[in-house]
Amino acid sequence: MFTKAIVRTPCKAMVDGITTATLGQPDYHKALAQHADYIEALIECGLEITILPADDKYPDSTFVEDTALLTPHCAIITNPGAESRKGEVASMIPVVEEFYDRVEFIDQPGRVEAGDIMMVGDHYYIGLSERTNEIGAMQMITFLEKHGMSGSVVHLSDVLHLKTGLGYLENNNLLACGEFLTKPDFQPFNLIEVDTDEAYAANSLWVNDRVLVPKGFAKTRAAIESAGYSTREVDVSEFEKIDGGLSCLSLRF
Ligand code: CIR
Repeated sequence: MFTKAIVRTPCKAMVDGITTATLGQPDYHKALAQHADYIEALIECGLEITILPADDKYPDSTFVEDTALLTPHCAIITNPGAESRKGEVASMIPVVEEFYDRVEFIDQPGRVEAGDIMMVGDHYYIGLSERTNEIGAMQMITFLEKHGMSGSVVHLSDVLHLKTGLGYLENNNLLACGEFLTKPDFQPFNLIEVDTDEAYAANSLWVNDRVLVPKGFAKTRAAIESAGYSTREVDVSEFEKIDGGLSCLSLRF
């Protein structure tokens, strides 16, 4: 169970966030309202929220998930692969140090964005992507093992981050889309298939036995409910326009 989350208010510069989507520019005011509702949803799931101020130096800084991996045993500050995002970690370090005594750091030439990391109990799947390289993944696995956990790598071909196409819902239930449906690593799970026309909803988010689902993906929401979960829709359309999903918007621990 999680008790806390860290989020960062989107900044005005988010309209220039990195994107591969063709959905147009985000509407900043709408994004602020959606972010407030996202926080409300996390509170409904029982979390105490630390809200960091907007930081206009970094357009993508609202996607705090990429800057750290917060485990039950230690925190690991990442080194984001996107050049424009590397500076985001500096202001995250003191925040994480408020909650953790044991803090490790991914170092150059290692690169990791934690959107590429999926926690399944004490094991962490690490996607090798354009943002996370093998050296970074190996550093991550070394830190995980040092603190009594484990990690393994997964090669990605089609998606930005590992959790762009996967969402672990606990109890061995794994939402999966596209390339992940056939990967041997994930066959032991009870796979809940996300149709390609609802691919964005693969990044639904388990928080203390509720699942937050992006608004507008009825088939995936129904599949999650059929697996026994109660769901809460959250409209994150403005973040989708810059490739961000539900998990990216918070660090949960
Ligand atoms: C980026 O490309 O870095 C941002 N526009 C989106 C980051 C999404 N983060 C995530 O999937 N964990």
